[in-house]
Amino acid sequence: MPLGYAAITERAPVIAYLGLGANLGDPVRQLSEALERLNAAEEVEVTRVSAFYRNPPLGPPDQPWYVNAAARVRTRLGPEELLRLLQQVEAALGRVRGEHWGPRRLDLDLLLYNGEVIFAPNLVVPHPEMHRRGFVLVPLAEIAPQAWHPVLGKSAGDLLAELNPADRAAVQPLAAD
Ligand code: A4P
Ligand code: MG
Repeated sequence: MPLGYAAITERAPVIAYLGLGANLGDPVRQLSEALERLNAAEEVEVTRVSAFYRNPPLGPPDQPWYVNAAARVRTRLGPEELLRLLQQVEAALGRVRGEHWGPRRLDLDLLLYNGEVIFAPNLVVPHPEMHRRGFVLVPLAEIAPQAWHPVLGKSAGDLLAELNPADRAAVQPLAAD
């Protein structure tokens, strides 16, 4: 293959933002392992990770509190490929698909991808609930207040500022111990 061929055919890397959550098993460990696995994947580099935040469940209240975080990745994967990788990591770390919005060992959401708007049967980006969720916006605004929501035309920092103060206050950094 002539030198330079790969450079011409490879997709240029783009920036994407991920939301991570867990409320069963050992949430901190599952989130940490998920980040390690993503970073170990070819074509994905985890370039920024938020603090881990403890917060009450959205959905059925009779479930443990969640630990949530956000990460910035640099990747050459297309959005569908990145979603497949997220699902592989979820499966590898033992997620049992169950009740909608119910408890889970690991949930990985694609929040934002290269400023794009995607409506596919299995993938909607920006994640359709992200702007309403403190457990997404608090960590996302921590690592990327400028990250742009292309549908709402607002940054993560703007969206967080608009959030109900009680929802924002419910998302607390985990004590480092
Ligand atoms: N899918 C479509 N768009 C996306 C996207 N941008 N990122 C599809 C990831 N997946 C996306 O997801 C169902 C389908 O969504 C997937 O097959 C994928 O093709 P799922 O994770 O299997 O099901 P789910 O998680 O039960 O449903 P959903 O709607 O994804 O729930 P969410 O929005 O992920 O919410 N409370 C707290 N405090 N913290 C949490 O993290 N998470 C949830 C789950 C509920 N309550 C929570 C938290
Ligand atoms: Mg999900």
